[in-house]
Amino acid sequence: MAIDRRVFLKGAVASSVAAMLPINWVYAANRPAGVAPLDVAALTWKSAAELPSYFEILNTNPINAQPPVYMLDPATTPADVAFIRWNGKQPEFDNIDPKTWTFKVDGESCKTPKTYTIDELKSKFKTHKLKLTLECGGNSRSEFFPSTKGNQWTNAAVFCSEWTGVLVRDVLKDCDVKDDAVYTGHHGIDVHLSGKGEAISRGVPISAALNDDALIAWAMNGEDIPYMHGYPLRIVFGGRPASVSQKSATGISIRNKVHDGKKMESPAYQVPRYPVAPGEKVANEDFKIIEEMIVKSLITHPQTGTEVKLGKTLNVRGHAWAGMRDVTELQVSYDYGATWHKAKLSKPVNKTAWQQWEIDLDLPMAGYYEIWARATDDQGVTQPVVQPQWNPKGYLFNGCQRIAVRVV
Ligand SMILES: Nc1nc2c(c(=O)[nH]1)N[C@H]1C(S)=C(S)[C@@H](COP(=O)(O)O)O[C@H]1N2
Ligand SMILES: [Mo]
Repeated sequence: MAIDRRVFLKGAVASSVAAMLPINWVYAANRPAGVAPLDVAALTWKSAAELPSYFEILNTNPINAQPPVYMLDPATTPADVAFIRWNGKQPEFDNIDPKTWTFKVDGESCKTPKTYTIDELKSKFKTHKLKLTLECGGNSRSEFFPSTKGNQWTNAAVFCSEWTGVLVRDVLKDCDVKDDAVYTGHHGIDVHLSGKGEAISRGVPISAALNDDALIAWAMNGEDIPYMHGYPLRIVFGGRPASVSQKSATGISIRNKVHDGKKMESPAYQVPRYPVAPGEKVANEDFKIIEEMIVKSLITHPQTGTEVKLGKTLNVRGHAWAGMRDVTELQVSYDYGATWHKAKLSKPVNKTAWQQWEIDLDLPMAGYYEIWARATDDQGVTQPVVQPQWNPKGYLFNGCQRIAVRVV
């Protein structure tokens, strides 16, 4: 029996690459944005089953999946490693036609409601490219003690890709924002798991929407937005809980009150107004909306478990971000916080883009080390090394990430 050699080779290469990926993705940082590894060329995944093996799937219905942290090493996150989160049923991607897709601006505080096609958005408004950090409000939830309900994200429910689109501000202004506007309400096509109503419809204070740092985007890293990340059009706000960055977006309502869409109700995406003890029960009326994310950092290189030869310098690096603020300092410790060493830190390429840091460490003797990283923002706020304020829904965990290495 003849074996079809081409098919055989293709399969062998694909599966060996897939098997390799979770262990050590050599030179991942050099890979240009938008260029996928051989076995994951398709950015058309529609189900958990289609995701590459390096994703950790936290939930299949709805899909919630995260990559290993070291795959977030590139300064611009490739689309095929960004975490994936849906709150309800995913859209029926096969029925999406970008030619007929429309985006509607309306609401009590909109004087001139309008509907745009994607082509109209492209031709009517100036195009902008921005790198925006999207972090799930529940990123790092698994680190809270006592644990809280919800997806047990480790540290990888965050990414920073480059988005191409028009400013939310320009589009809202074209529809005449009334003076009594308070908030935006964002809309998409995906429905609640029950099949009834929107899966999620959140928003931001009107002042945030009128800044020049949020987009209605049709491209991610210069390519069509993958289905999982909001094809064909996405509202993208960096620095805020990623839940306001509506995927497969169909419109924005300009509201004359705080938006009351799905998942705006307490305690979703909210934290207590006052400090509570770990595990304490909090009444729904005692919560407030999380408007901005907070200072945090990732160690993307090396991986935990790395062995380094005594006398060899170890390059440690990652990213840092601080919601709507800039990060002004990044420090690293390899002696459990007794001493801290200042890392080299890049400036953000634009507001809310994460910043790159790196440091060369000469670990003094053979043995086991933990490496900690902590960022400080432009208001002097630093990441805690222990757990930050516990809260019932497990949001805003920003304790230091730790890795372990061995000098041999
Ligand atoms: N239409 C739609 N947009 C959505 C969601 C959703 O369920 N439906 N989830 C939000 C939440 S909670 C997060 S954390 C981000 C996740 O974006 P990503 O899947 O591109 O990482 O999308 C946000 N936008
Ligand atoms: Mo989220």
